[in-house]
Amino acid sequence: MRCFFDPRQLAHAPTMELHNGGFVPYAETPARAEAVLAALGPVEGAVDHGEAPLRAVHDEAYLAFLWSAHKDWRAAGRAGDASGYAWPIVRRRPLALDRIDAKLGAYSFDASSPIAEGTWGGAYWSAQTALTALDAVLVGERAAFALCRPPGHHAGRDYLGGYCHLNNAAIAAEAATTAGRRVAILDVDYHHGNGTQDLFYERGDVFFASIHADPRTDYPYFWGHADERGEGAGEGATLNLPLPRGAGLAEYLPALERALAAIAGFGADLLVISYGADTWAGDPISFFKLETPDYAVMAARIASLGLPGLVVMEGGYAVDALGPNVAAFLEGLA
Ligand code: OKP
Ligand code: ZN
Repeated sequence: MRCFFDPRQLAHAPTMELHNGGFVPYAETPARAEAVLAALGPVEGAVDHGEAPLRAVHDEAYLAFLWSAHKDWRAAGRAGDASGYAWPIVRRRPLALDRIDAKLGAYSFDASSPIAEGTWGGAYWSAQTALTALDAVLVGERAAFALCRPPGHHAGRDYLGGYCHLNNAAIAAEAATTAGRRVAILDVDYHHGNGTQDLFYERGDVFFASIHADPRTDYPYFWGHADERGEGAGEGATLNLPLPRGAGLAEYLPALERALAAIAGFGADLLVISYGADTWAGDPISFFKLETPDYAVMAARIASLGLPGLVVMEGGYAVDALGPNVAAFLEGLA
C-alpha cells in the first residue's frame, strides 16, 4: 500500500510545562510519527495543494488565527506554547476580539491543542499529506495511508481541540466530494470525532459513522451520543455507535458490522477511515481492549466493502505499540 508522510509535519512539537519550569514533549508528540514510520516501508512526501482545500472546510478567520497564534502569544509576553483557558460559554456575543488569549478561547473547545512555533507548518503538511494520499486513491489505488500528525478529527470549521488543529480526514473527504465521489467517513479512533461530525452534520452528501468510547464516560463528553443522527438534509447521515469502556473485539465487531452496513446502504464509492490506535488495550489514556492482531481482523471486514479507501491517522498514544498496530491494520486492509 502506498504510504504518505511529510517530514515538515514534525515541525509541530508542542511541550508541556512542568511545575519546576522545565518543558517536556506533549502527549501528542513527533515521536508518534517516527514510531509509525519505523514500521512502514518507504513513504512518499506531500504535494502542496495550497490553502484552497483547507478553506473549503475551515473558516478563513480561524486559519488566520492559527497561522499567527504562536507569534501573537509570544508578542503578548507569554512563554511556551499558546493554549486557551477562557471560553465564552455564557451569553456569548460574536465579539471579534484581538487579544490572543480571547482568540484562543473563541477558536477552541478545550485546552488540549497547544500551538507551538511550528504548529501551523506541521498541521498544514499533515493536511497536505491527507490530500496527497487521496490523490493516489482518486487515480485508482485501492487504498492509501496518510500518516497524519497532528491528528484532525476533533477540529471543526472554526475551532481546535483534542490535539487537533486542521481536520485532515474532513479536508480529504471534502476534496473527494468535489472530485465527484460519494464519500463515507468511518471513524474508528477511541474518541468520538466531534469535529468531523460537526462539519458534515447538516449534509446528506457525506456519511459519517463512528465507533468510540461512550461519551458519558469519555472525552469529548458532549458529542458522540447514540441519538446524534444528523440534522436537516443530513438527518440519518450520521451514525454514532458508542461502546462501554472495557470493550474488546467481541463487542467491537458487531458495531463495525452495523457501521459497514450503513455505509453500504448510503451507496458510498469512497471510504475515508479515521484510524486511531488508541483502541489498543495498552493505550495510556483509553480503555478498550483491542489487541494488535485484532486490527487486521477489523481492517479485513472494512475491506470486504470493496470500496477504495483512504486511511488517515488519528490517535494512539502507546508510542512503542503504534508501529505494529498500524502495520496490522494496513495489512488487514490490503
Ligand atoms: C485525541 B484523539 C488533557 C486531557 C485531554 C484529550 C484527548 C484527545 C484525544 N490533560 N484529553 O482522538 O486521539
Ligand atoms: Zn483518540
